[in-house]
Amino acid sequence: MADFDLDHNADASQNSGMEKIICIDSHTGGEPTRVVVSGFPDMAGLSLPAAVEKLRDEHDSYRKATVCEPRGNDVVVGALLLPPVNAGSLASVIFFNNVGYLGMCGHGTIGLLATLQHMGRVGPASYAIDTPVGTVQAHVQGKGWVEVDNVAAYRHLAGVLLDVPGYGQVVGDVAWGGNWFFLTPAGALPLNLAGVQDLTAFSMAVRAALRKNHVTGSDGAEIDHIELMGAAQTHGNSGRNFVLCPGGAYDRSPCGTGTSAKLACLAADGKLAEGERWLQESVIGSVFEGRYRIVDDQLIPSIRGQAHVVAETTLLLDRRDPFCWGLE
Ligand code: PYC
Repeated sequence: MADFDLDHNADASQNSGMEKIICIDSHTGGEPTRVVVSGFPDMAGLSLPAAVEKLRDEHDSYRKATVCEPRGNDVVVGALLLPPVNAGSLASVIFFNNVGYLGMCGHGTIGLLATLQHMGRVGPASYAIDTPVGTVQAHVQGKGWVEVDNVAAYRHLAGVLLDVPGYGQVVGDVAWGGNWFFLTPAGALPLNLAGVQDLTAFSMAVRAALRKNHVTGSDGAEIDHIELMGAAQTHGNSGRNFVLCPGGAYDRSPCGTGTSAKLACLAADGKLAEGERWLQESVIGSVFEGRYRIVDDQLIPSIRGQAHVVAETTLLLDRRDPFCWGLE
């Protein structure tokens, strides 16, 4: 029987004409981040909000090709690595997922810095990273551990009462942690993997009720993340959550922006003092360490977690492939 030809260049003629996107994949507390190192259209000279608009309006197919099936899946968060826009920053990043673009992403920033360390571009030190919603500070601590001083977080609305069809009355808070969150107790729903289907269905119903009742962020934006809260399941931790992401997947990590929103609510309720540690478990049991500082009357959350680099990936885009630009 003839051997299979394992020479990657053997069919080079077929590969010519393909576009390539160079990525490095990691996970932070189980939640994947796909850092795009090269291969996206040029965004030079644009502010980050303008770059997001250009990506969305003119090049959205690159988002789908990178994170949607068949190359990705609903859980993957993409992180487009760009040059800095602000003097003194190391880099910029635009986060995206299966349905669109994110403001900030905590697990993704930890994954980005672990990736930059893997690439030999950073060592243990502090770096400013520009995002579309502001500049964050990332403190690289080694072995994939990174602490991120996020953009300012705040509670926008407290004790919002919602009628959720099939579930009755639900009370929760609206808070900003770099994305918009509605935070409410998980109640009797178990915060574990066996409960994911029920937690997802409940969170989807809550999100639909927020939409129907025109409850938005302070800027009128949709509240696209739902965070269900409960007691910690590991002794010594502070709480456990389930976070529904905009595209219907749940966050395997404790969600950096969601933990930031939680810290803002705890502070507003007088339940967590400045500098006090909050250990946030995810629904799969991974943990972020959170704390906050007040700077110029603003609450600045810090989120610490560990990322692991898992793959160096070259995505191939063949325009003759009917599913070249992904399935949404
Ligand atoms: O860690 O901030 C986060 C995040 C947002 C969406 C998924 N993860």
